[in-house]
Amino acid sequence: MMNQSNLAFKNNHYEPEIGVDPRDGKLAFYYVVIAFSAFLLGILGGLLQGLSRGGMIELPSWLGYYQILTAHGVLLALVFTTYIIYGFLYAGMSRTHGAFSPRLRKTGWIGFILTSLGTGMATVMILANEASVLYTFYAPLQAHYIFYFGLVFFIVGTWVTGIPMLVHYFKWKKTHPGEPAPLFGFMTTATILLWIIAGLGVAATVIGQMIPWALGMTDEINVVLSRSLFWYFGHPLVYFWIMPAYMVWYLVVPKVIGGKLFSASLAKLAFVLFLLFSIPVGFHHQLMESGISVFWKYVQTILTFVVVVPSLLTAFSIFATFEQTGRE
Ligand SMILES: [Cu+2]
Repeated sequence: MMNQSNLAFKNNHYEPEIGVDPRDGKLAFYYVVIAFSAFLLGILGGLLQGLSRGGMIELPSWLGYYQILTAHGVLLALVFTTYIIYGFLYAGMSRTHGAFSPRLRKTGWIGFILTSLGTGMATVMILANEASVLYTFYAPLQAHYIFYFGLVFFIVGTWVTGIPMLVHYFKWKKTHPGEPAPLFGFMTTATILLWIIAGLGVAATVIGQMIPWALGMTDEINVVLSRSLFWYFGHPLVYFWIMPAYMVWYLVVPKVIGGKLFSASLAKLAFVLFLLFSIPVGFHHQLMESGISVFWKYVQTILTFVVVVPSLLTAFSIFATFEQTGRE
């Protein structure tokens, strides 16, 4: 292990190759299994939706168009992506930072179970046509309260599994003073932090607004606020998808082509910028919404474009890696 991390240091790979501990691999495996189960159901929903929209089939009376559209959106945009990303991050953390401690692994499993419980609750409600509110669950469309509780469990569960990954990274840094930490851990930390911050928006609207409203404790709901809180989550959601894809470009592609990453510092900078720029831009999804001032719509739309900076840094890094490897 010592040799490997020395080698990693010399080559500026920052990626010790320890291998995935089978006990960690098991949790990652279950994440991937649920990811692809959701994927199968979700694409089936998409197929039916396309065929019925195109007038090629007629949906049976017990199956609603917006019901399958909701299943398609929730299962693909939220469930598939989150599970596959968590499987990837969890396995990658074990591979580059060594096995998780039994305590952290147990916490990881608790989070997985909570997330899956939430996924099950939301999916059953969608399939029962009690939550045909699309993946944005826009008020005044209302779903069964079990759907909203499912969303809360889903989000909180991902936080619970996210924490052991963060702790694992910082523990590694503490036990390896003076050594550069594996880049995978740095990038995982940025991705999980982004996800936790984004999830606060969903938690706030679901717990503070949707659940009391669905339970009949309040008659009114602040529609603009609920939509803004959703997009406070919904925009960074796409960064949460793209960051693991960039991790593959930064960390896997150099290995595949037998080269080394052009610059680890540049890669780190890109991830810090993604984290910072992800927060205040959700209003660009609400440009047609009354109740939000033109000024804020303008500011957030401009801020949205700033995301080209870490993206161009990434494009530069990857091409520089290709060029450098080609020359060697
Ligand atoms: Cu957006």
